[in-house]
Amino acid sequence: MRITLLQGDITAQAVDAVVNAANSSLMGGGGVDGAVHRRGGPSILEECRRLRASRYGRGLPTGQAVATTAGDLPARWVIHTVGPVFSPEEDRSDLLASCHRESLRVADELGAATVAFPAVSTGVFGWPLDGAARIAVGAVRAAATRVREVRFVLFTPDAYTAFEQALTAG
Ligand code: AR6
Repeated sequence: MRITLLQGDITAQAVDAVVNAANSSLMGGGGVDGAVHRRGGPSILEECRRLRASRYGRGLPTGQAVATTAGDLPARWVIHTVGPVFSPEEDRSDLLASCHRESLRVADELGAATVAFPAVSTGVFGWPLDGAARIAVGAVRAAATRVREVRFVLFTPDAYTAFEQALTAG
């Protein structure tokens, strides 16, 4: 598998699957989630509502992932995952790694060969970029998956640098 980095907007990526940094409600929010629903259109939210009504009445648990179609985005699917909120008292690294593993497992189920990830948990959820980048890159590298390209799409120069360092460190 190839890991690539790009500074830009994840909603502009023409890949098989785009990972959304969602929350348990699956009902949208700010950051990546806001951009995905804004640019993807209402069909994504409709599918999310159906998922809540059928499989996730209590919400999608942190560390898990579920797919919908991608509406008007230039991708085929959106894989919604819920990152952990950063805590200075509690180590939640396993949950952040799980987001990446589970998203790739769902990608395999879909038959997605190219998957774009944002820097999950590093915005509203407050995770420091360097740590999040190490966990994300480590989890993707360790994953047994048929995905051929994982593209980390970083919004800011700082996020890009953090992922570049994590990639060259290991
Ligand atoms: N493309 C790529 N990266 C982006 C984009 C974009 N269009 N927009 C923001 N980022 P966040 P989280 C970066 O907050 O921390 C939402 O309200 C951003 O700079 O989107 O997992 C959800 O509904 C940051 O580095 O996700 C949840 O409630 C990274 O993406 C909560 O936020 C992640 O920031 C999830 O918080």
